[in-house]
Order: sequence, then structure tokens, then C-alpha cells
Amino acid sequence: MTATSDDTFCFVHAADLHLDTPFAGVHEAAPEVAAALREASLDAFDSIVSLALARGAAFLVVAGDVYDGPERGLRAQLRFRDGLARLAGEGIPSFVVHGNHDPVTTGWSAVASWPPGVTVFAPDAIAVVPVHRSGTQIATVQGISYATRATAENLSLRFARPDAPGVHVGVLHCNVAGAAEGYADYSPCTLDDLRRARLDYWALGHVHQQRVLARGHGPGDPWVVYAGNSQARSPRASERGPKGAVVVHVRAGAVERVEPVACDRVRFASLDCPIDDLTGLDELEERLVALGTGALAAEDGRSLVLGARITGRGPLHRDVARPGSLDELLRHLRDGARRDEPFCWWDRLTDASGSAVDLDEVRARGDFSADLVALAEALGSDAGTPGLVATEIAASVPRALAGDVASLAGDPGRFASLLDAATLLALDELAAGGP
Ligand SMILES: [Mn+2]
Repeated sequence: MTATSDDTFCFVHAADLHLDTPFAGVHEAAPEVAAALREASLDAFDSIVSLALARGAAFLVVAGDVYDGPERGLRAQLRFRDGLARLAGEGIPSFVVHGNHDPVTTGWSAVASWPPGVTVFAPDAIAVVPVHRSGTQIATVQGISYATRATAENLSLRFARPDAPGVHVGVLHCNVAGAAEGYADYSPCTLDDLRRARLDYWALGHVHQQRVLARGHGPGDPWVVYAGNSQARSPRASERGPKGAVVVHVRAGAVERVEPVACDRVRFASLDCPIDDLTGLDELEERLVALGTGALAAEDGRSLVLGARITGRGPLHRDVARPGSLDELLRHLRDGARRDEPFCWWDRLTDASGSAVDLDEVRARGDFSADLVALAEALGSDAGTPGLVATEIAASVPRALAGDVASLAGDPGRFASLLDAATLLALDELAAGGP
């Protein structure tokens, strides 16, 4: 059988829109920057709608956390409805579940009636909705919303493949074991739980990084995909990089591949700026500007909210560490930055640099610092030290760190670099303490 337009199509999978998110962690933004941030989550959703229209998608699924909080701003709700109405106007249905950020019972709805073809899944039971194209059933979409934020039930166990033609899609906000660190364990499940439903594609939300947890090979072996959030929300590591949606390509009735598409407006990045070879703060500023320009150019026309860590060791450390130095440098960088888009907004500078240390000179002093260096070198040259230190320290550090410390015994390279860093830090502290 050859592929026809009935069984070859695409649909768009989005999640974690967090509409009208307040951008935790970005402080003191200039008015133009604050305005762009304020609009970014809403604009990202508009871009997802445009993507679905441009690709002639068969349908859109949104896998939870549509809104940032249960209070659900009116503006966010209307913008969401308007986007779904644009799709409905072209005959494209939408399927929406709510997650831990926008559970059904604690939220409120400003929208009394959704555009035709919009399914907002209820929290009490799975609903299974067929999708037709040119009179042929090409897919079924099933889903369930969270009633309350802390949903502990493994909702995936309620899904099952119905006896119906087309591609079977499950839409769920959930925490798949091992998918990513640091996410609350709402509706926890395993990949095996998801396979049990014998669907073809799991459109998941909750984890903000885009993740393909499994590539499908038919019923019982589904694609399992987190779309990631549509627009980054903070400088945290999980929020860095391009954000958007996933276009899911179906060929001959089977999911063939997934294509991530960036739909964001503002990105967050963090970079290191070494000072080893610098002598003046003007040179540091020059380097930061160059790094910022390079970082902005790599972001495909998106604006950038940027943080930098001042690293390395050199004579400039003294000026960097002077109270107020980095605050003023930050203010100066902001004054000189363009504010029209795409902009590069300097959000924060942190000092992780150290002073230049001439170990030969320290050794020759014959003072306490020299003894410290000698002790560190003796420890570093004894192969038994990592194991000894790991055992002694592991017993006295907080439980969360104990495993990490114990692993030092089997990692002499890491132990050596930690010992070097500790020695230099101690020498800096001794020098700063003075007589
Ligand atoms: Mn979320």
C-alpha cells in the first residue's frame, strides 16, 4: 500500500507554555527588556500556532502547564483562546490537558465556550477523541487533566489503545522516572507503564528540556517525547537553549520522526570570562562585550538574557573583587547595550576568579603559606590520600554530599584538581587576612 494524504500528515506537540510567566530571577530589567520578557511566553504560543498553520498540521496537542499559576491571568486565557481560534478557523483541532501549574479545580476559566474542535480534557476520566481528515479517521487523541497540583496518581495506567484506525496519541503531564533531575514527582510513571497502553506516541509535558525518551516501532513500543517548554522562564540551567515545540511526522499511519522547532523570543545563557591575561577592568569590559556579541549571534535572531562568571587567576582579580566593582561594571554594560531586539541584556556578573599565585615564590618564603603548599604537595603525591580523605570526610558531610565525596577515592584526577583549588583558595584567604 502506498502512502496517501490520509495517512501521511504531521501534528504539533507543545507543552509547558506557562503563559504570562513572571520570569523569576530576572531583576532590574530596562523597560524595553521587561516588556519583551512580559510578552515572550504569549508570543511563543502565537509562534506555535503559526507553525501549525504553516505546516498544515492535522492537530495540536498541549501537554499541560498552559498557564503559569492557578490564578490564570485573563490576558493569558484570552490569548490562548485566540490562538486556538486561529487554528479552528483553518479546521485544525486542538487537545489540551492541564498540569501541576494550572490544575482544574483550583483554577478559574474566563472562557465560557472554546472554539469548535478544541478539547480540554477533564480531570475525572480519560476521554478518547477521534480526528478525521477528508472523512477518514487518521488519529485518536486521549488525555486527562490534573484536578489538583500535587497529583500523586500514576495517571498513565488509565490509558489504553482503543480499537480504532489511525495513530494513537496520549497527552499527559507526568514525571517519567529518570527523564530529568529536579522535577517534582507528579503523576510518576515509568517507560514500561507508558508502553503498556500500546499507543503510538506519548505527548508529554512537565520536563522543560526537550527529550525523546523512546523512539517508537509500533504499538507496544511507542514514541515517548517531552516537547520542553515553549519559552525559557529563568536563568536556570534547565531553561537554557532553544525552546519551542515538536512537529511529529506521520507516514503511512506510523510516526516516522520528530522535529524540534524553536518558537521562543528570548533566551537565557551563561558564560565564563577568564581574566588570566587581563590587566585592566576596561579590558575585562571589552572581553565581556565581545563574548556577549558572539553569544547573541549564535542565538538565531533571538534576544538574550546573559550572565557571566568571571573566572581564571591573574592580577586583575584584586580589582574585580573590590566591593562594588562588578555592580558598576554591570551597570555600565547595561548602559551601553542595545535595547531593541534582538538585544543582549546583562543580567548578572559573578566573581569566581582568583589572584595569580607564584608557588615558587611562596615556597621560598618559609612562612605558614610555604608550609601549607608543602603539606598540599605531600598529600597530592601520596596515592593513598584520595581514599583516606574520602573515607574521613564522607562520614562527616551532609548525607546528600556523602556519595559524591566517597567517589573521590576512585577519581584521583578530580581529587588532584580539588586539592589544587583548595590550596589556591587557602593562599588567597591567607593573603587577604594579612597580619
Ligand atoms: Mn512546567
